[in-house]
Amino acid sequence: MINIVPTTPFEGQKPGTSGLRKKVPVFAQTHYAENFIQSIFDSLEGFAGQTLVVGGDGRYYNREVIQKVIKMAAANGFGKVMVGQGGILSTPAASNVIRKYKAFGGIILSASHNPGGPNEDFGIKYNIGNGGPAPEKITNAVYARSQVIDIYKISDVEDVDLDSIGTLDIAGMAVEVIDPVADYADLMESLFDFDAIRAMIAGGTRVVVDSMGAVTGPYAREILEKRLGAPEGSVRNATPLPDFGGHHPDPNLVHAKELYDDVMSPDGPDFGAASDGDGDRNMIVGKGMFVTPSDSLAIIAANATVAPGYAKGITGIARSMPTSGAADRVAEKMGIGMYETPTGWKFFGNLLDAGMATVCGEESFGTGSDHVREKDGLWAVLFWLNILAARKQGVAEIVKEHWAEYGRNYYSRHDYEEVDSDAANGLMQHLRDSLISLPGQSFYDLTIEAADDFAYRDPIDESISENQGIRILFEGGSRVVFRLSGTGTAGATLRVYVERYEPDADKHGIDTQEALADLIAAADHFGEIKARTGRDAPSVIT
Ligand code: G16
Repeated sequence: MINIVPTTPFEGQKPGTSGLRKKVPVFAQTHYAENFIQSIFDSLEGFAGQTLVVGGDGRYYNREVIQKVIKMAAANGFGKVMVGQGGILSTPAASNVIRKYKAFGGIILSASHNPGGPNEDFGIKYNIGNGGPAPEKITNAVYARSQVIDIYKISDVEDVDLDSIGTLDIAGMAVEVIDPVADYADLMESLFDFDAIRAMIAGGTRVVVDSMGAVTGPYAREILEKRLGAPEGSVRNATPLPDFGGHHPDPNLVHAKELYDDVMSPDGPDFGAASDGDGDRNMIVGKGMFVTPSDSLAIIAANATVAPGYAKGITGIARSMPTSGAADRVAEKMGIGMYETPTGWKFFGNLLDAGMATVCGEESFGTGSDHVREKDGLWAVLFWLNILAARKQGVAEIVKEHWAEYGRNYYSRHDYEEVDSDAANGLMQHLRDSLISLPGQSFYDLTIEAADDFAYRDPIDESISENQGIRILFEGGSRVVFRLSGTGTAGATLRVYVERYEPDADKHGIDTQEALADLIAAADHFGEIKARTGRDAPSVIT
């Protein structure tokens, strides 16, 4: 039986950079999740009888919402739901399942790197049939629908057993509970030289992956420990837990510090990596070397052909605007396309579908390729292992040689979290109002050459996305970018991205914050950060 439930709109069901993210108590309000799910279905056409993929990162409230999605998919006319066992599917694995089984789309439940638990974050996002995040055309339609919604449809059936693999029928719709890991592990094995990586590990290279109590644990264990022969225990915090074991599953130098310190210690492992709540982000560290995500993209692109899946070469590279220009130099040297998009993986989808770009990356610890339509944490880890195995060098050597060949982009991001929203918006508005007068202004030795509010025209569908970040470009190629995060759930997060290009290899050994000190001071001067936010220092520096 289908229940048609009367409802009224909730304020603020506006998808951000990556779906709708709110605290669990917000999502747990009567009708809240249902309204948003129905708004997604109401914004789609042609799914009758088709397949919907559903899964999440296992965080608190995951199972409850998966039951709602399944019952609502049945009531709305989907023919089949494929769901990961235990309600688990990492974001890249979900993208792969959507593509491999030609599903109509998928609903992924995650708030990514944000903490989980009864009072922490939850999220819902919709991915389209290419496996990638819904473009703005759809997310805008979902928001518009959520503001006028008056009913939702849900089948009146018992909860589905999510723990047993197999197919069952609910209210006339098939529900297939699938192994969440196997398809993904097979895909990775098809892309990378597992024999070479296995031999490297057997030869004594010590590799550790910190899954931070989040979704990648089972994937990393299958791939690293079972298929590549790393000793048991190489994957740390490997059991996905509803509260991530209290971890903040954000793979950066603050939240993955234990791993970082271990790799840097004299007896520590040779290679370390961490991933986030839903498995799409990655952090790469080698002995004596933290690899910035921007450098990681450039180095993966420059070495891509060592991996069997990319042996034919890459067609182009795409990066988000705040990501450093390191990859641009690689693209230039290779004579391939380079695309600069707004922040958000959804902007890469068209370029990947059109074959214009093969690899993409973002400064926010995201790297990926056309193998799926999401960024992919373990993919990046395996790519690095493949490069280490092929070049028979350590991470630090590879990075330093890369800088010597292409120059180094000193790069850092300063985050001011949970800033008062009015203050953050005021700061951005002040910068916007100053855009015309900024060029020509100086701060000590730095002179502003140009300033703008980044806008992007998609080369495929010609859609335009405006207000994507304020860029202050200095003479000589250095820059500071200001953006407000689209993924936070409390107040506003101001991100300040700082970059300087240094071609001279003799100057590549400076501490990053030191190398950028004048630009950091200039960012405060022109952005009035301290005065407007009341903060003396950033909450997180990466
Ligand atoms: C999401 C998006 C990414 C984006 C990141 C940061 O990542 O998928 O494309 O770079 O947010 O966005 P913001 O700077 O707006 O917080 P994730 O891993 O949170 O899904």
